[in-house]
Amino acid sequence: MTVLRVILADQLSTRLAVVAAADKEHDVFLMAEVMAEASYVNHHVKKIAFLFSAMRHYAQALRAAGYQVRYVALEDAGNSQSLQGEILRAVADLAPDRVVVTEPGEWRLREGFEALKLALPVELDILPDTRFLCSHDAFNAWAGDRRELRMEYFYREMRKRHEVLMEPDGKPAGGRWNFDTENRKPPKAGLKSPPRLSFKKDAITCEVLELVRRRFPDGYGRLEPFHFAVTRRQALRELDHFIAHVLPGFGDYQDAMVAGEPWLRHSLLAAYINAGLLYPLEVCRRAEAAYREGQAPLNAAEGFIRQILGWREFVRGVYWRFMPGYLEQNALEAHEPLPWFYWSGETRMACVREALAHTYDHAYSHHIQRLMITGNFALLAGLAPKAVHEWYLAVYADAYEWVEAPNTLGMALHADGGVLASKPYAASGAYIRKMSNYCQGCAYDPTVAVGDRACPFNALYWDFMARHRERFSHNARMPFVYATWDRMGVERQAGLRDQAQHHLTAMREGRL
Ligand code: FAD
Ligand code: DLZ
Ligand code: SF4
Repeated sequence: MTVLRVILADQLSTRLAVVAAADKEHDVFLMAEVMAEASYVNHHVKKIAFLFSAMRHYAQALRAAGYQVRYVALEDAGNSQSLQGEILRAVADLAPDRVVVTEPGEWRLREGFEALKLALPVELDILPDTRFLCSHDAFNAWAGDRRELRMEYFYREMRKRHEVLMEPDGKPAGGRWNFDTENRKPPKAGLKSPPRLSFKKDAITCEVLELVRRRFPDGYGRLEPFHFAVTRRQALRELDHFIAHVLPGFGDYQDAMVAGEPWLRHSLLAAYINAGLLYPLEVCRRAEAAYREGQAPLNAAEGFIRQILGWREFVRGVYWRFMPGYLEQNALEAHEPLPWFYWSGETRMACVREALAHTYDHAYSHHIQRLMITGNFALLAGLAPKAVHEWYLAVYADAYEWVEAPNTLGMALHADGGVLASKPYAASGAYIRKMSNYCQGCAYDPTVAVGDRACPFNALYWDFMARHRERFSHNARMPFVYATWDRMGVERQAGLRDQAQHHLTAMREGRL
């Protein structure tokens, strides 16, 4: 019996059943670089290069281990340029008895595979993606008929279920579930990232970079220097480096932002975990071990583990529970087109310019830049959720819809009406001034709300709150906002709302 075993670009894990159950003699793996996937959004060229290089290295490792691999490169003759087309072609050529694929991380592809079942002469099995620590069934059982889904409670369940940072008596390590009050420090003077690894390009990566340069000449982003890990071995070195040199400061400076410092204390591991080069549980266990061995404080280890065991699994659960409707949501009725500066990086707002420069150069910006700079601006300016979602899906090396969409539509834009987060992450210039040093190099002044030098985040913040008063004034977490607004008086309020319109006009005319 021959089985055709399909491996997608973000499924480069040997522990998946599609791989683990393979028969070296009879089965064939199928991996395909296809234009349909490389161009359905305007992917960053580094993201395409990372995935193609990682795929080619993975295929090489499978062959070296004695497996048969049908690897279709982007420019191979006959490439149909779609995953479904390549499965059909491989079935026609190899006549397998069965096709198996691990469930993809995007609804559109799962639908595509469901439709393909009807066109195939043999059975196609879609297997669960066991890299995740919470299955669809387990998430739905937890969610049940709860009116509100809150990550914190989900996370506690996950800690217990997977016995991470738990004491033998069933209590959380350190006696608390959450050490956030000890995190979120503003950056201290001179805060820098510890030195980071940079992986040498081998012949495979050089060939891929040449391919991407040739086939995506107008693609978004800077292709080189290219420093990504492209094998599991390299990704494990990145993990080792993070645990030893970066994790100890993770909690303290989780929310800090510093000009010219894209990495700070962040792990840079999302691209590797999401592509299958690292396993989420092994990453959590390493962080826990660092704490237990006294190499990292508990606030750092717990804060980091919460992102993976908590947020990462939670957003995936939300995505599959609410798709396909989730992408269409626009609870705040935001319709403003995405301003061009998201692509060009040309804006006078230093904070936005900085986040966009990191994005363009590295296919990366850290969570607070994504949430509180580019996301916050999109929220306050009323940018259309779908356009913002397509931008986030394109520009980061770690972006796939299952994780990007809930973060963008739910966490950043509140477009899901509060499914993912109970209150919008809206902030004025005061927050950015406190948590970064960006304002020092800005054409605007974060302490000014009206006038030529007024920081756009200020008036846009108040305009946003005033626009959505009916929705948010009942939110138990926001009463002080409207009390402050009411104290301002009618004249000040009108001045702020006019100023917000002035910023929006400048944005539309490319002058912001
Ligand atoms: P670290 O800051 O070191 O965090 C550690 C790990 O925790 C990450 O590697 C990641 O696996 C996980 N993690 C942290 N926060 C989240 C979160 N909110 N949701 C899911 N996992 C999380 N993450 C993606 O992996 N892909 C995306 O496409 C993506 N899009 C985002 C879009 C927006 C608007 C926002 C606000 C966040 C998005 N995130 C996304 C979440 C988070 O910003 C990134 O995971 C993180 O910045 C990746 O960098 P890192 O590996 O250095 O993370
Ligand atoms: C993102 C991406 C890109 C750029 N190219 C490919 C590809 O050529 N072949 C492939 O199998 N997958 C690719 N992907 C990932 C998919 O678009 C999709 O995001 C994930 O498989 C979802 O799990
Ligand atoms: Fe951003 Fe406003 Fe500070 Fe400029 S002044 S960097 S726009 S927060």
